[in-house]
Amino acid sequence: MFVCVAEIDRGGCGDPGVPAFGRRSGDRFQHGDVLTFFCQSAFELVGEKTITCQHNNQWSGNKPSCVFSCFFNFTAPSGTVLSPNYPEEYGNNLNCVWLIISEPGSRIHLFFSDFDLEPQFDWLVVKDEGLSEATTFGTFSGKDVPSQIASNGHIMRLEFQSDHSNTGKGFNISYTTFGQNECHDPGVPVNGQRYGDQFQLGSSVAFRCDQGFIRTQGSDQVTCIIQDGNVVWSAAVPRCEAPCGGHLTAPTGFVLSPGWPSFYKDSLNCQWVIEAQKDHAVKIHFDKFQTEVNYDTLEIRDGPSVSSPLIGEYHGTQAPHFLISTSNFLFLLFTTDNSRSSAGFSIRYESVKMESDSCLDPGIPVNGRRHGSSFSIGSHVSFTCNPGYTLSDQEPIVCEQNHQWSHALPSCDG
Ligand SMILES: [Ca+2]
Ligand SMILES: [Ca+2]
Repeated sequence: MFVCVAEIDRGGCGDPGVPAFGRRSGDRFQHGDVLTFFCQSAFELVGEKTITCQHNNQWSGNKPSCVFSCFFNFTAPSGTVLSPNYPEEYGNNLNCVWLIISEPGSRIHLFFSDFDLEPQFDWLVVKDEGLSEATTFGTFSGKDVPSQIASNGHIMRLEFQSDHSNTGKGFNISYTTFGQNECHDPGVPVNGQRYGDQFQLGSSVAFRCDQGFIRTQGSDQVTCIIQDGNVVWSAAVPRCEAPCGGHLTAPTGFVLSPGWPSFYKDSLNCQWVIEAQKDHAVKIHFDKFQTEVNYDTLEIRDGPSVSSPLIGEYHGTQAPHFLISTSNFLFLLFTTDNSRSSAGFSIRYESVKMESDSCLDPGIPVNGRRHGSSFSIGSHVSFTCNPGYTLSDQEPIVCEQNHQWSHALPSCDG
């Protein structure tokens, strides 16, 4: 939050902020200044709409909040339906009704991104109301996130009821509208890409997971078809996830902790083998590494299996910048215990050509210089730092018989 020091000196009230799901008019906070607050469509303002900076350096009221309305008719072509107070717990004794009204002849698609209601006693009913005969898609309760729903008619009714005790986080539902001879917007998979933006009957769109992720559900390509009289996608949109283990043979790629970019899971035992071409080595770069100290470890071995020579066992944030195998294989084993997770790792790998009589370019420290340009076996290379920086290790590095430098590249620390 930005607070102007000069204004405080002159006796202002300070910036009170802007409510979530709202906006503010007025950006001066001195005596006599007035701020007015507004909420986004479908949200109700709770508290003072207008506050004034008084002579005692206090606002005349607190910043209001914007709470999702219990009754609203949505007419925009896309939007979001939240349980009141989401993502905080909803209240007791609610009886909410929302209507989504699209153009006659169009349809509505619901996507549930979060769902948590007290099982049995609190529930959400979704109905198709744009037809001559209203139908109910389902009554949802508990913690299972409902799968997506597409209407046949142009009006959907959502009813939410909570009883007198016990609540939950509630729900977050997004909707889009689409035509009769069209499929709903399939969205873009998390950790993936979509190719194609035509959703009419007969159109196809393709999906691809980002590097390091694999498809665990759905299909690489879906087509908008007629099935049992309904216009639907031929298959589900893929889910792209970082796999637990694999045999990787691409010249470059990523090894990600399962769950990436979220925290990794408990009780993992994941094995990866990275295989380069013959006469090549595997080089890996630790772009990010953070695990639970002592309990969640990444073991790296110089070869194709769990019995190959150990290079290192890494946990916490202690990982080298990069590692190179002596053969064309590198073995990685990630094990986690049954509690406490962390950010995990993103490791980039590449296949690098090994010279028969030299080591790979060791690099140059940031804010430093390298002395010596021969990387052949037996060569020494030393480093110095720019003025104001200190070298972490004065010892020169030596290219050893196994094509590896005797130790890691030092750093220049400020
Ligand atoms: Ca309840
Ligand atoms: Ca753990």
